[in-house]
Formats: sequence, C-alpha cells, structure tokens
Amino acid sequence: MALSKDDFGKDFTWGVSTAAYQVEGAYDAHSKGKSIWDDFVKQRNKIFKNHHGDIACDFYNRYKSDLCMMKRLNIPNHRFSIAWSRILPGGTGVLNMDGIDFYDRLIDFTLEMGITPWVTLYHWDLPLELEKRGGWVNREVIHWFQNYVSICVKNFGDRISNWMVLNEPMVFSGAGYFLGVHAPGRKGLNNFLAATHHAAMAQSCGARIIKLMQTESNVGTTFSCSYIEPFRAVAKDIRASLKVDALLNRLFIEPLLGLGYPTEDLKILKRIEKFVKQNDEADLAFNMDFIGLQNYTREMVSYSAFMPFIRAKIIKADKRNVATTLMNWEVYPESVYHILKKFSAYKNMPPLMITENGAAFNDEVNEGKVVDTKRVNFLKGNIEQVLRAKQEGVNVTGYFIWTFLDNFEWAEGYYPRFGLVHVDFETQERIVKSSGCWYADFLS
Ligand code: IFM
Repeated sequence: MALSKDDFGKDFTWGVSTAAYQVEGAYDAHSKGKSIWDDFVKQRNKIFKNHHGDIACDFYNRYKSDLCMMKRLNIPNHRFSIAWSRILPGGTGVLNMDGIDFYDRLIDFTLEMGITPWVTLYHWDLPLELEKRGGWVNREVIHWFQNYVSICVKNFGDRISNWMVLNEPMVFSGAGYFLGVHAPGRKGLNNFLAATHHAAMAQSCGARIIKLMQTESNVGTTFSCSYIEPFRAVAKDIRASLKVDALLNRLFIEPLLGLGYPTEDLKILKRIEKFVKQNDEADLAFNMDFIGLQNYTREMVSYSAFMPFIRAKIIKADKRNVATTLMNWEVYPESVYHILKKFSAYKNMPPLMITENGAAFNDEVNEGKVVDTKRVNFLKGNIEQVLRAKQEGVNVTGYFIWTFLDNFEWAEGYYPRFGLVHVDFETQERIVKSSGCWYADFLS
C-alpha cells in the first residue's frame, strides 16, 4: 500500500527545516554583527573550496518568493533559526532594530502564507564578539543566551509559540570546540567539556525563560542522534559502541531528564565536573514540551587503541560496502526507527518529533529539471520507519525534512545538496526537484 500522510493522523506536524547562516546571506547587511561562522569561513582552507555563507541562498532578500514556493508545495510548517548577531550585533547590549524588523517581516509573511513558523534560537552562529570573550567556554554565555532568548520572546512571542532552544549541541561543542573543524575552530578536551556543560545549561535555562514569559508556548530542543552498532560482535567493539552512544546520543538528553551526564559509560566525561557548580544539576533538568531528534544515518563502531580519550572509532560508510549519500553517510532508514524507540524508552520522555531528516545526493539539472529519485526513495523509506515506530506506540508527533533549499553545508560548503529545491548559487534560480513535487503530493 502506498505511503499516506493520513496514516499519521490529522494532528501530525509535517514541515521543512532550515537555518539562518545556511540560507540567509546578507552577512553584514543593516548593521548585522559578525558571527563565528562569518569569521571562520574567511580563514583559508577551513571550508570546501573556501566557500562561505556571505550570500548563501539570499533568503534575506528572497524570503517572500521562497515562502510562496513553500506554500505551493503544500508545506504547512517552516522551521528556521534566528541569527543572534542580526538582532544583537555584539551578542549583548544594543538591539539592532533592522534585525528585529527582518524577523518581524519573515514571521508575518510566513503566517500570511498560512505556514506555521517554528523558531530555533541557536543554530551555531554565536556572535563573534561573544567568542572573543570565551564563547561557549565562558560560563557567562548562559546569561548572554538567556538575555538573547528573552529578547526573542518579547519581540516575537506574540506570533511565535513553537520554539526550539538549541540545534544539535553535540555537534557545535564537538566539531567547534573539540575537533576544531567547525566555527570557532577551537580544540581540546577542556574546551569541549566546558562548552558542553554551558550548552546543556543554556538549553534548560533558555527553555525555562520562554515558559516563564509565555506559559502557553510549545518549547523543545533538538539533538543530533545516530543509531549506533558495534562493527563486530566482539566485546571490545560492543564496549566501544556504548561509549560512542553515550557521547553522541546521551550527553545532552540525560541531564535534561534529570539523569546527569552518562559518565558511567564514558568515564572521561567525569572531568566535566570541574565546570559544574552548586545547583547546576537541578538547573540542568527541564520538562520540555517536545524533543526534536535529527537523524540521518547509523554509525558502526570498533575499538581503536589510537583514539585518545574514547578508544573507539567510527567505521566510515565507504569502508563498509553500503549505499551512501554524498556526506559518506550510510543510507539506512531503519536508523530513524531505532532512534525513536531508544529515546521513547526513557521514563518521562515528552513527545518526540523528527526535526531533521534528509540526504545529499549528486543532483543534476537536465533540461531545467532535477530528477532526484534517490532522495525520493530515501524520504519514503525514512517516513515509513517513522510510521513503524508510531504504530508500535512511540509518541512521535512530527517530521521535518532537512531541507527546503540547497544551502551552505558548513565545512562541506555548497557541495552536498540536501534541498527539495535546487538552487543555482550563481544566478539564485530555484528549481523544484522531483522530491519537492513528491512531498507536495504527499502533503496534498
Ligand atoms: O546542515 C545540517 C544542519 O545544519 C544540522 N543538522 C544536519 C544538517 C545536515 O548535515
């Protein structure tokens, strides 16, 4: 039987996700302050072919025609992020009214199109001025973030009720503060652990502020997560996979649920204690209205004596003879099912939403068309697995595709295209791909 959205019930939330730095461009327009990404992309050889997001999809100027297209594709929910440095150029202090005005117009037009806006408050673009003061490593960031959140709620809370506090904290603390491959390019265990603890505090403290200011709001936060399996069924790999699972899947959800950090399965995390102050443990916990899960693939893990701290390594998909996406991520739709089952097994877990899921493939424009059959199959396969989990009793209430427009994919630049809509980055011409047409039909 064909997959139908009716199988999910009429209250299920369907949408697309985007993020400010990846689509907006206009990086210095109308007094916007610089973010860590504006700075990082200007350093040589950090990003594929030295690409940058200065213009990106020019969504800042083209949001009206893009939202008209979203409406034509029957997409009822749009998740986007606010660029902190657009409304607070210095991160704290003086408000940039032009920035507030942009998000006012964006929100108003989204609503005018009959599309429900879902706002992510932090999708990795910390104001550069705050990074100069230590960024996520400085505990003060919790207060800077709370101040920024309260400004967003005060200015947009009359029209926004759906909030996502952080996007994938594990990725911005891991890639940005441990590996140094994302902005701000810092490395080392201490930076990582400090950033992790402060992000975990920001996620609960930010949510608490929203609820205090807007009791009727729908507040959640999002996590990157991958189904993890041992590469071989041997004790060493099984132990290694548990460690990687603690790091990639449990690090931020467990303190939020009041369970503390998963130090038993990943002993090195005990060193986070030096950043934890009195009362933090209680402050880390918060009852979210929903939890957003962002899943793309599964990871296979083996023991590795050479990997510092964790003694485990991920075996890349191209070494495993499996179907892959352009990100070298395995195509494995069952992952989203296992992730939903895993998170729903926690006691007191709020409703779950898949807030990102999608794939980058080698899309080609032929005679003005992009026939991206692989993406259509990927999406169908993943949505079927969401349904499977739902039918087994998992309380999953929504699904957002990453992403609407092809956009700036961080360190990979514009090379991997994830969009339902093809973007020619020279001319800014948009072409709805077969996947966009398929989603429109599915949602009709
Ligand atoms: O593009 C990213 C997004 O910003 C966060 N989640 C994963 C996506 C694909 O890599």
